[in-house]
Amino acid sequence: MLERDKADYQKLLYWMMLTRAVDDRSISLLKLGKIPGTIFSQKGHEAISVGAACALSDADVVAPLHRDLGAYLVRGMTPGRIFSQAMARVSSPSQGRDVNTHGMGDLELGIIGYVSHLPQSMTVALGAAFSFQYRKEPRVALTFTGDGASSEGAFSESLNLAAVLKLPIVFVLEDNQYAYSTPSKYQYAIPDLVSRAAAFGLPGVTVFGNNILDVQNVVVEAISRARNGEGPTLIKANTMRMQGHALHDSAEYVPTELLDKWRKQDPISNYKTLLYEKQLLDDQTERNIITQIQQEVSDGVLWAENSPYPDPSTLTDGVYA
Ligand SMILES: Cc1ncc(C[n+]2csc(CCOP(=O)(O)OP(=O)(O)O)c2C)c(N)n1
Ligand SMILES: [Mg+2]
Repeated sequence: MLERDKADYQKLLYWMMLTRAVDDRSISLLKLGKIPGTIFSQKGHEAISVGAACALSDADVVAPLHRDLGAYLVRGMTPGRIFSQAMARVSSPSQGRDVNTHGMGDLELGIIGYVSHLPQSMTVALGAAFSFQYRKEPRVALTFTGDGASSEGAFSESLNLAAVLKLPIVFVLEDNQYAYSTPSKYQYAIPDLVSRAAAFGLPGVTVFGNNILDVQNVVVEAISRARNGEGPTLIKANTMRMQGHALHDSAEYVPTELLDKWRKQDPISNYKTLLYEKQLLDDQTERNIITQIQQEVSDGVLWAENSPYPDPSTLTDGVYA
């Protein structure tokens, strides 16, 4: 079991609250017409992305999915760079060539750029893990995928090759019960997606994805196995997508009772209650966290808005074929 002190517990709360604040502000900016395209809401996924990313060491890499802003923030991507990506500014990780999480990455922070074609980020992370093994480096790759993305061939191919080669990789499957408007029952016929791990000969672990401590614990264990040469793990984190697929989708196809049930399991408010109960958080500390986050978010928006759009003459820079 992972040892944590009071500051560790509070830091997990800070990262989750920062993730939600960036999400909330992005939604407002989209509604104000300041963001082209759309925003993939992070609500409900904060404990998974933050808990898993906090289990990594600095030299490890992560290949996040579109609901893993928490992992970007934990790895050191600033809110300003995330807003500038959403606003297609030149200061963004994709230099204004793409928006939202698409194409967003920073190898210096150990973040592999998000590949739009699902779940191809898994195969890129697999390549990174192979290079770590080949060079005998004690590094691990962590990658995320969705319940819908797990129906694609690259999901099975990644699990298979990782298991055969015993690669230092951890797969986190975020089972949020929907892939766009498709509910799980129309996505797969097996009772539980975690059994896909056994099909390829790697351990499969299920965790409640709205409990950050549980998420971090299982990912720490899987990373330690991977680092010790014991191979990959598939972790299935159960959660619920609390908004539409993206902001243009009002998700009327999701039963309200389901959302009501999951609203009571909010990863942030439940964790906060736990910290108060265990006297690991007090009013003043919470207020300080909120003030710090408000400042970081406002500074980030200002920084992004002050950044120019890319120069049209650079349009073909970085195009190789
Ligand atoms: C190969 C491919 N098909 C379709 C899409 C369009 N698309 C983007 S996200 C998404 C739903 C993915 O669902 P899931 O994997 O469950 O992740 P979630 O959005 O629920 O987090 C779809 C269909 C895509 N990006 N790539
Ligand atoms: Mg899904």
